[in-house]
Amino acid sequence: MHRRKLLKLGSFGLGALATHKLFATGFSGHAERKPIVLSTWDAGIEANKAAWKILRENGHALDAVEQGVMVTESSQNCCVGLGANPDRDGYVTLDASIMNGNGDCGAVAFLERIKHPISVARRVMEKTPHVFLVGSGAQQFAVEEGFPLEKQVLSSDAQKTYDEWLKEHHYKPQVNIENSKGQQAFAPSKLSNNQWNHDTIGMIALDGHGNLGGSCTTSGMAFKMRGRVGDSPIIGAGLFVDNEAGAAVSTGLGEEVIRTCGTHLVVEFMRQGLSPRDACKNAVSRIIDRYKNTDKIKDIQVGFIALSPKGEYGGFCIHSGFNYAVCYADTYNQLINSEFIYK
Ligand code: SD4
Repeated sequence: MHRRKLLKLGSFGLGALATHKLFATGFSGHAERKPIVLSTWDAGIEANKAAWKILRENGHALDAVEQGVMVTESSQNCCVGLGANPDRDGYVTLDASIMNGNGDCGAVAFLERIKHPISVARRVMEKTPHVFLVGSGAQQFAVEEGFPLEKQVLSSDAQKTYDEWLKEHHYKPQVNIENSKGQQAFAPSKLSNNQWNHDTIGMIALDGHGNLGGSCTTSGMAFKMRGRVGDSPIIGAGLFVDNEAGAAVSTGLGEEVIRTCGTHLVVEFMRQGLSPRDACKNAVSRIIDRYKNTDKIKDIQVGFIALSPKGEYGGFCIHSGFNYAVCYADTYNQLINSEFIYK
C-alpha cells in the first residue's frame, strides 16, 4: 500500500463525526482487498457504513451499493434525493443507475416524487427487459412496483437556496467548483450543512465472492433546465462495471462525462492493464484535451473513482476539491482527497 500522506485512521467505533472529518491526500490503494467499498464525496462515509454491513456478512456487491446510496437518498441534509436542489422551474428531478459485474444494469432519469430512484433502477434491471426508463414512464413503473408517490415539496435547505438563486436566476450550468471553504461557488454555499454539498453519490464495491457492483444517484445540477439529464444514469458515462476489468463511477459536470463515455473509458483503460488511479487520470486528461488552449477548463470539474477486480482502488479529478470515502474493514472508513490536475 502506497501512502503519500495519511493523517488519521477513521473508525466506526469513533462515530460518524470523527470519520467524516479525517482526510488522507493523494492516496490510492495498490493492495489487493476484498471486500471493499468506495464512494464519492463526504456523504460516502455514511453510505459506506450501510454497504459495509452487507459486505462484511459476505453479502453481494449489488445489495451493498443499493443499500449504501439509499442512506444518502434518505437524507434531508443532502443534495441527493428528494431533499435536493430543484431544477430552475422549482421541481426536484432525480437520476440513478445500478450495474452488476456480469453486465446487468438498470437506470431511471427525470424521475419525480420517488424517494429511492436507485431501487427503481434496480427494478428496471430485474423486472423489465429494458435498461432505462425516464420521466412519467419511470414514475408510473415505480408506482406499479409499490414505491409511494411522495409530496412535491422542497426541503427547507433547498427552498432557501432556490429562493436565493431566483433573485438573479443567472443560468450557469456548473457543478462541484469549490471555493476555499470547500463550498460550491454558487448558491449552495447558503446551505446550513456545507459538508453535504454535492448533488451526487456514486458507489463501487467488490464483495467477498469477487463480484463487482456499482450505483450512482443524483439530483443532477442545481437549477438545471427542466428535463436536463447528466451522466449519472447513463451506463458507460456515469457508471460502468465489468467483473473482468473493473468498476468506475463519476461525479462533476455530466455533459463532459457523457461526451467521453467517461467510466467506460476508465474501465477499458484498466482492461488494458492500467491501475485504477492511472485509468482515472487518463480519462480526466481526455476531457482536458478537448479544452486545450482555452480557459474553459476552469469551470469544469470531473472526478472519477475506480476499483479493480482484485480490490485495488484509485481516483483522479480535474480541479482540487474532490474527495471520496474508502472502507475495507470495521475500523477503516476514510475520506481521501483525490489527486488532481489543477489546484
Ligand atoms: C450530473 N454528474 O448530473 C452529475 C452532477 C454531480 O455532484 O456529480 N454533482 O452532471
